[in-house]
Amino acid sequence: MSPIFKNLSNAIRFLSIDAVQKANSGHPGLPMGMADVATVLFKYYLRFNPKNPSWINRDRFILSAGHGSMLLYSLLYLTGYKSISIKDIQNFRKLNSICAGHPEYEKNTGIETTTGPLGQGLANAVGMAIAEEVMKKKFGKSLINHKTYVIAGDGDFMEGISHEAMSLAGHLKLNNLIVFFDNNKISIDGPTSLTISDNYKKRFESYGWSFQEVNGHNEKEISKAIKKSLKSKKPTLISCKTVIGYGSPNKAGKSSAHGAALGETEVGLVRKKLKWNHKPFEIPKVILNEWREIGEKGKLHEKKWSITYNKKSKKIKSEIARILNDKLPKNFEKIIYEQKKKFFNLKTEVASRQSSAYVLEGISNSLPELIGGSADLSGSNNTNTKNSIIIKPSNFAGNYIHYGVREHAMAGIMNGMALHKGVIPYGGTFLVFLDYCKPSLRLSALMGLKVIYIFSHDSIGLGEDGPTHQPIEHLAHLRAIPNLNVFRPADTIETLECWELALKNSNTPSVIALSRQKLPFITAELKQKNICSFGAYEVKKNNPNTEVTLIASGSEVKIAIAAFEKLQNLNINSKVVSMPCQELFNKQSKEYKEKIIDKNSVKISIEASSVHGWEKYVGPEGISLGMKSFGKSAPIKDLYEHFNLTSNNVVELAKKKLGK
Ligand SMILES: Cc1ncc(C[n+]2csc(CCOP(=O)(O)OP(=O)(O)O)c2C)c(N)n1
Repeated sequence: MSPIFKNLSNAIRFLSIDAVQKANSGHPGLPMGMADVATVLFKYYLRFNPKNPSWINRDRFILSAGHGSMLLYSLLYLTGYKSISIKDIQNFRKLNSICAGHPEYEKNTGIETTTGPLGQGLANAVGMAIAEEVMKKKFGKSLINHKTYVIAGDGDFMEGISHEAMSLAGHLKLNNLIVFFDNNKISIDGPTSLTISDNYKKRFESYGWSFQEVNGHNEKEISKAIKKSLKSKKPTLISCKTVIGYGSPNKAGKSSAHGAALGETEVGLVRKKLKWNHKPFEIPKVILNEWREIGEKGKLHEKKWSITYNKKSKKIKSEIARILNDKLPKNFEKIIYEQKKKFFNLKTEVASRQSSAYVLEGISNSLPELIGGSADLSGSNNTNTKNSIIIKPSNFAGNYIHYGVREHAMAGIMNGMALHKGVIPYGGTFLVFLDYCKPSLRLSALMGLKVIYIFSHDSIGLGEDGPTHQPIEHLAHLRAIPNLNVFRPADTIETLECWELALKNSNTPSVIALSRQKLPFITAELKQKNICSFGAYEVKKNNPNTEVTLIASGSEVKIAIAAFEKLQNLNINSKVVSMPCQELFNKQSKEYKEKIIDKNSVKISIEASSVHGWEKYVGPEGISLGMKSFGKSAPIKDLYEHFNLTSNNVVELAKKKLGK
């Protein structure tokens, strides 16, 4: 190893251990162990431009092992990103510092994704690699030809999501994906031999990956492996044999180097051992300049790329600008309104999952950036349409991904696609299987990504498949997640409007919960305005003096309407409120909210789901009809009766409350 190289990687090591020491918390072991690999990658291979972190053709670098965040912050500072100053590094883990405990995605900063929950970064990287291939196919490989590099650790590969994501990446032959495995054989509880005896070579090769193994502290070996991976027709895993806490006389190779400050004395000993005679946070000018020159090379990369870009037609350039700036086509509103008119005239009564398919059929040809998919439930989620073209191994000229039964990877991959930019991902499964992808969905919300989850079979209304398949607590669970819109439309028009809102929401992911069963058409009037954007609105009202307010969502709006009619026959004034999105309703003015939910009326909510959360709308004296237990396997009609989710029950409860 040349002295220059040693200095470069030691700069990462010391920034990392000094920051962790100052914060008195963090993870020094990984940055110390992977500094050499990262230095080879950044010095010789990674194409990036710190002056323009969003350059679309940059190589992506993902630190899946997010606990080693100081590795990333050090690299960004050293290579000259404006987003991270030495002060920020000194403020590692302090309130509002960009150098948060684990990397937190922020646009245009070099932090490409939020990592920390192990395995997520790997799935994100697969999504980025897919997005890259899709864009490459669309705009040509002279323009889009970057790579996605990942650093992942033992923990990432133990997580189930890594199996799902890497298996799909191997199947799709994503040769633009290169993963460095920090194979230090240590995790928190001790040596990994406590828990795992996988044969990694066989594991990754069986997925269809190329596998290489190198000494992760040998510049030449690392470099040779990367060079080889660039020619591979498959994704590559480079297993880097490293020493956790490299350079620490007493902690190297031990789990004690993993997740705590080394301590002043040990930090001093590392300085001695690695012959680093500089003060904390002091990077000698020659070393900093060397790193900055590495960063400066990016300007040339981008400049060269710009020449190619400028030669492209006006049409291609404006299309690229449109999708990168997350703009919908100019005629999008018109397309939606035309479809709305059609739906209104047809008044079709279908399951909302079918309505969703109609929406997709109407919009997907005008939205080439829309990339759909399903976790092996395409025919049930109705996520594929006649406009869907399947993405296949080595052939990315398509707009639909068969994710296989890999819900967790699907969600993590969709996050990666959204982060990459240039595509809008949507993907489907049954609502109950939210449980299988929730960690990634949470990160869609945390990162503020436009990811659209199509969750069909959204209640006991799915019938005979029974309680294993009937979601109960899921809507309440989703509604508890900040920055997530949970839509549950009641007819074709509402489904169209909810899709429109999901597509327009740039910084909030959406769940569209859809029924398996047929729903009536409830929209009374054709309106240009998107009524679902209010979150809730009046569907039926027969008298300004409302005695009973019935609030329902999705498939239960029908029960509310039936109850309204029965109450009308009994000379009781009620009204029906459809509430397709609680989150949007919560944002309305006090006046609007009070107009929709009359304070002085008896309030009854009806939703075939946990009643948790509905007290907010019905108040302490109100009634919430819903599911207080798991469901049952039976035909739908029997289930609604069994669980008392009927209009007759609503009428009886209303009468009782009114004393009539
Ligand atoms: C999903 C998830 N589970 C648990 C953790 C807590 N955790 C953080 S790092 C870690 C051990 C990871 O070991 P390894 O990948 O070998 O990292 P190294 O010790 O080499 O730094 C664990 C369990 C986490 N961050 N994410």
